[in-house]
Amino acid sequence: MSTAVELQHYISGTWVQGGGGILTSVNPARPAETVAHGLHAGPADVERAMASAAAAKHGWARTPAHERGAVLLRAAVILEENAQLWGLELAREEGKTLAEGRGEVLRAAQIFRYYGNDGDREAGSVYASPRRGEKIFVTRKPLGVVGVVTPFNFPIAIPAWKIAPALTYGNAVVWKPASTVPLLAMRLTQALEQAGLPDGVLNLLIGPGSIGTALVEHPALDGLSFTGSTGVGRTLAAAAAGNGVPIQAEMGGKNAAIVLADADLKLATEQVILGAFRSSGQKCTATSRLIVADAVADEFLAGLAATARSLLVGDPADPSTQMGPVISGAARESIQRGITTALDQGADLLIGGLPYEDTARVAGHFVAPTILELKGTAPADIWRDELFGPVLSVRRAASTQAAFDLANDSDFGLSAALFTQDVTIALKGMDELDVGILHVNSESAGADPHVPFGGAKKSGYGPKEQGQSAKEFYTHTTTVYLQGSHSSSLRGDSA
Ligand code: UN1
Repeated sequence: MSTAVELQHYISGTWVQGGGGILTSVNPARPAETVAHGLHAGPADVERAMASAAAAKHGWARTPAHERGAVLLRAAVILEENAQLWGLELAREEGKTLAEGRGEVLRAAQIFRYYGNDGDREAGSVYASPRRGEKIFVTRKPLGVVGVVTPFNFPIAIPAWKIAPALTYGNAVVWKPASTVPLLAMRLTQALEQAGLPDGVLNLLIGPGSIGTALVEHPALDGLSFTGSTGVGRTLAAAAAGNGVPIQAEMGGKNAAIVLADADLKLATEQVILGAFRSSGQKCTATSRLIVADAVADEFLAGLAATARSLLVGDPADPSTQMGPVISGAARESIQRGITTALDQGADLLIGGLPYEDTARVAGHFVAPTILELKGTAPADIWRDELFGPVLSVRRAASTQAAFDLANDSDFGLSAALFTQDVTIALKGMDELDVGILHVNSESAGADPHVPFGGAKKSGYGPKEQGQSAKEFYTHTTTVYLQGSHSSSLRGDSA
């Protein structure tokens, strides 16, 4: 098997050893196998990275947008050329399937292409002035040095969709990825290095959560973009407020799929399976709740359970694998505990639930695809709390309105999937469902780079990501009241 890669950080255009303790990333399907190993970043590295970004920010901000974009477009080509190899490494380090790993590297390339072309789009706006001889412009400028803190579950796509807009809009970046996926962070950084990104414009620090805390509290920081757990997001948001810098935080989800009686049940089955079990349910947009109309519930749940039971769960190194492990032993234990609590609270187990017993899967961090039905209306932790694993809880609904109410029965509001063939109901769902992203007749996960991404309610904090929304976060505006000379004849004429 492939040997472990030496873990390194990227500061001021140079790859360096960290000044912190030992960090090892392992293959979650075979935890005895090391993927990357080395020393994590320490406080002195944070200082150096911030100083390097601060020194680089003016030069990068003054670089023409098309020139900045050209670097991203070259990085996109490098990502595409390496999609197979880095996709394999991604699957090995994160645990998603080979197809998903390769697809994610290509998705990062697609994101780089979108932002790489941003120089061709509008860069501000013009307003009429109430005064003669004047126009009002709203121009945009980069924030300066932005921190980027990313989760394990999309080791290259989420970093791409934060770093690409940060760079294209002229910011310098200090990036702290999840410490479970350092190799893919090094790969994305290498792509930008090879593409010719000037030294200091992107700095990579691999390490524990304390690095993120040091970033958000740093006096030279001008903004922070975060994706991860609700707890960490809220702590960082409070610290960002304390430091007086804007934050964009994408946090939890407890996303519902709603299958109504008129739905195409075959399509709904396929899509709910993808939403709940792809990436082992480790997406903030994963389907973790299912609401199914009474009239079709027995038929739908029987088909869904049979399909889930047939999923091939195993090592992502095997191309036939349809679902891999979860990220760590701690994640597996916490998901299993959530399942046990649900059963204690009266849920019916439709499939899964129990730990695997075969040698290969006992050794890895595997959780079986699990579907639990909640009968009656008693509250249940599993309906409320995000487990971030392959666990779907189900409730039945007597009417479309009851289904919408159940879907909205959550503090979170990231995404939802509505399955119906009735356009009137779909239109009603658009109004009623309190979510940032609504999929009608497709799974709850998935996001295109050119449209806003983010949640309603407590799923997100600050401006949304992706598309033109990213500009709202990564730039600030200057409103310019522009007049010519006061002695000009035009002005004289109007006096
Ligand atoms: C997707 O739905 O494909 O952390 C992406 C997450 C989200 C990204 C979801 N921010 O899972």
